Amino acid sequence: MSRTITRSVCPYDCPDTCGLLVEVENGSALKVTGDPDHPMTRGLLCIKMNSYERTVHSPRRLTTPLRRVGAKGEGRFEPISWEDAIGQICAAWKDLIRTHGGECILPYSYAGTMGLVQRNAGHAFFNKIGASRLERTICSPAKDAGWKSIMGETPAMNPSEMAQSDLVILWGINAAATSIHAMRDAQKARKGGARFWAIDTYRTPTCDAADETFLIRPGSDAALVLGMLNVIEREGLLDRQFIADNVLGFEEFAERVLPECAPSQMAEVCGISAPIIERMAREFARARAPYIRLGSGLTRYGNGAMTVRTITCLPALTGAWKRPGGGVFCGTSTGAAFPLHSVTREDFMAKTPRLVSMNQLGAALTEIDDPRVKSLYVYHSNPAAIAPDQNAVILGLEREDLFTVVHERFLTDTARYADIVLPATSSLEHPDLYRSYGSYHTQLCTAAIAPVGNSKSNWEVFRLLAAGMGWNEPFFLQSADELIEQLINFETPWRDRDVSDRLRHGEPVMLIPPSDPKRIWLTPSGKIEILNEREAEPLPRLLPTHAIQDGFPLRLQPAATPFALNSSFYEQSGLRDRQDCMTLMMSKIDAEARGLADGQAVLAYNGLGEVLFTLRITGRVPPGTVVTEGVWWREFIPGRRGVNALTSQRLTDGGRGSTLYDVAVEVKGV
Ligand SMILES: Nc1nc2c(c(=O)[nH]1)N[C@H]1C(S)=C(S)[C@@H](COP(=O)(O)OP(=O)(O)OC[C@H]3O[C@@H](n4cnc5c(=O)[nH]c(N)nc54)[C@H](O)[C@@H]3O)O[C@H]1N2
Ligand SMILES: Nc1nc2c(c(=O)[nH]1)N[C@H]1C(S)=C(S)[C@@H](COP(=O)(O)OP(=O)(O)OC[C@H]3O[C@@H](n4cnc5c(=O)[nH]c(N)nc54)[C@H](O)[C@@H]3O)O[C@H]1N2
Ligand code: SF4
Ligand SMILES: [Mo]
Repeated sequence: MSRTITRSVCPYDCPDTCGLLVEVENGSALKVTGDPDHPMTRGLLCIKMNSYERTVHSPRRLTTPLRRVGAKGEGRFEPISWEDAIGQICAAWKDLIRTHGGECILPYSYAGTMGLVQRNAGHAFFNKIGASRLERTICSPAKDAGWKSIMGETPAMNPSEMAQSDLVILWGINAAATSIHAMRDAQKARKGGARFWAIDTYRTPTCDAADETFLIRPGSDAALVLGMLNVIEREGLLDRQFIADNVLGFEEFAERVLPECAPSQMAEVCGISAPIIERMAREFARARAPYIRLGSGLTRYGNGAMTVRTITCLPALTGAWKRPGGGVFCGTSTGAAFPLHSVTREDFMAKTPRLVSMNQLGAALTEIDDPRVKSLYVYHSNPAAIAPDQNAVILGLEREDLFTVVHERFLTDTARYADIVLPATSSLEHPDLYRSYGSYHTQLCTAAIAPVGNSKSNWEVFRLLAAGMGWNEPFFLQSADELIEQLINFETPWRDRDVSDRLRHGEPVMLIPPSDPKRIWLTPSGKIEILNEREAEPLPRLLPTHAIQDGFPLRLQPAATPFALNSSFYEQSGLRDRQDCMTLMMSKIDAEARGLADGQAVLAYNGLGEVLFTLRITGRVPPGTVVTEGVWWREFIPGRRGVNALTSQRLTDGGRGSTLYDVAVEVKGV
C-alpha cells in the first residue's frame, strides 16, 4: 500500500485560505488536515474542512455527463459521453449565436473554487463567443466601494497586527463561523490583555467569546458611528494633529454632518442607548491602538457602502492608524500581484458586451429581452439556492426555451434544472494557484488524486468547448499548469524572485504590498478622503436601508452557519445532522406578540415570497430581528423554498452588490 502526503490549499470562498495536508492511499484521499507549517493555518481547520475527504469521495459526486430526461427541476437524467455532451452544447450554441447573437448566452459562475485559473477559466471562452458578461457582485463589493471612497487604492494593513491592539472589534463578522483564524487571533489578543468587542445584529458564537457585545438594528451601524464621532469631537478626543496632516474634509464633516448626530438621536436609529454610545466613543478614542476587523454582513444593505465609509472614519479621526495594531481591516486586495488578464483574455472581446448583474438573475431570465437569454452556463455556483429572489430565479430556470448547462460536483438545486450536467473535479483533483483575501498569503497546489469518475476541471471543460466550437486558438491548447506558470512568471513589486521560486515549490508565501499601508494614502489627494467630491454623497452621513420602505415589521438576517459555506457542504450528512434545518430564531417578545410557540411551524413572508420555518424562541435575537442560518438545498427543505425566496434583487448604494441582509418580513403560525 502506498501512502503519501501532499500539500494542498482550501479552495472555498473563505478569507483564511488554509494550507492543507492530504493523506493519499491507493489513489484516494484518506484524510485532510490543517498544514502545521502554514503561518496562518498552523494546523487548525474549520469543522467543515476537517471532513473534506467526505465531500471529495461523497457517494453524491457526479461522475459522468448527464442529459435531462424528466421535467426541468425534477432531477431525472441519463448518462451520456463527454463527446456527446460537448457536441450537443456546441451545436446548440452555434445555432443560437447565428440566430440571436452571442449575448443570448449568459455564463453564471462565482466562488465554488477560489483558485485563480479554475475560478476564471470561462472568461476567455465567453469573451470570444461575445456572450453577455456577468457582473460578479454577490458578495461584498459595497465593502470595497466604501473603503475605496475614503482610502482609495491604499492596501490593507497586515491583519497580524491585531496581536498588537489593545481593543479588538469584530464588527459585522461572525468570525467563529466564517473566519476561525481571525477568531483565534482575537482570543489570543484578549488573553494578552486587549479588550474584545463584537458588534452584530444577534448574539452569534463570536459574541460569546467577546468581553462585550453590542447588538444593533440591521443596517444602522452608521448611526452608531456618527453618534460616537459626535461625542469624540465634543469631548476633545480627536487627534487634531493626525487630522491636519492626513485627512481631507474634516471641517466640512464636523460642520455639516456631526451636529445632527447627537447620541440621543442616533440611539433611536440604531437601538444602542445614548449612554452606551458615549462610553463606546470614549473607550474607542482612548484606546492606544483600536483594531476593527470589518465583516461583510453589514455591507449587504441599500446603505452598505456608506456604512463602511462611516466606520472607516473612526481610525482616521482618532489617529488609530499611527500605532501598530490600530486601524480598520476590510480584506486584502492583491489583484496586482498576478497578471490575471493572461487567464481572462479581455482582448478576445470583439466589443463590450451586455452586463448582467448576478444579483438580478431572476430578472435576467424572466424579464430582459433584446436579446432574451436563451442559454445559461453555470459553473462553480448554485444560483437556484444562493441568488436573491429564489422564486424569480426558479421561474427563469423552468423556461422550456432556456438551454441550461451546469458544471458541478453535485446535483445541486441549479443542476436539477439543467438540460446537460457536466461532472466537475474537486480541488484535490486539479492544480491551481490561490491567494487570500484575509491575509497576504499565496500558495500553489498540484492535484493530489486523479479525477473522481469522469469528472473534469473547469479549465479542461473550456478547452473541450473551444475545440467543439472549431477554434484553433493556441490559448485553449494550454494546460492549467502552463496558465499557472504565466501567472507566477510575471515581474511585480509584490514578489521578488525568491518568493516566486518558493511559490513554485508549493510553499505558502507572503506577498508584500508595494507601499506602506499605514502611512501612504493612495488617494487622488494623498490624504484620507472623508470628503470625496467624486461621490454622489460627498460626505459620510445617515442613509436609510431598502427594507424600511417595505412595510413589514421584522428584519430578517439570512446568516452563515459554521457547518456549511453558503450552499456548499450540504452533501455531507454528518454536517447536515449538526444543524437544525430551516430554523427561524425569534425573540420572546415578538413570538408572544404573534401568539407563536417554540418549535411550531411558521411562515415568514413578504412581497416576494413565503418560506416555511420551525420557530426557535431565543434570547440570542433582539426584538424586531429574526435570524436563520445556512443556505439549505431544496431537497432537504420541507417547504421546498429556501431563505432566498425572501431576499430581493435590489442593489447596494455602491458597488452594485447584493442586499441579502436588507430584508423585511412578517411571520405567522401555520
Ligand atoms: N462557516 C461559514 N464560513 C463562511 C461562509 C459560510 O457561509 N459559512 N461564507 C463565506 C463567504 S462567501 C463570506 S462572504 C464570508 C462572510 O463572512 P462574514 O464577513 O462574517 O459575513 P456574514 O456571515 O455575512 O455576516 C457577518 C455577521 O454580520 C451580521 N450582520 C448583518 N447585518 C449587520 C448589520 O447591519 N450590522 C452589524 N454590525 N452586523 C450585521 C450578521 O448577523 C453576521 O453575524 O464568510 C465565508 N466563510
Ligand atoms: N441566504 C443567503 N444567501 C447567500 C449568502 C448568505 O449568507 N445567505 N451568501 C452569499 C455570498 S457572500 C456568496 S459569496 C454567494 C456564494 O455563492 P456560490 O459561489 O454559488 O457558492 P456555493 O453555494 O458555495 O456554491 C458553489 C458550488 O460550486 C461547486 N464547485 C466547487 N468547486 C467546483 C469546481 O472546481 N468546478 C465546478 N464547476 N464547480 C465547483 C460546488 O459543488 C457548489 O455547488 O452566496 C450568497 N448567497
Ligand atoms: S473554509 Fe476557511 S477556515 Fe475552513 S479550511 Fe477553508 S480556508 Fe480554512
Ligand atoms: Mo461571499
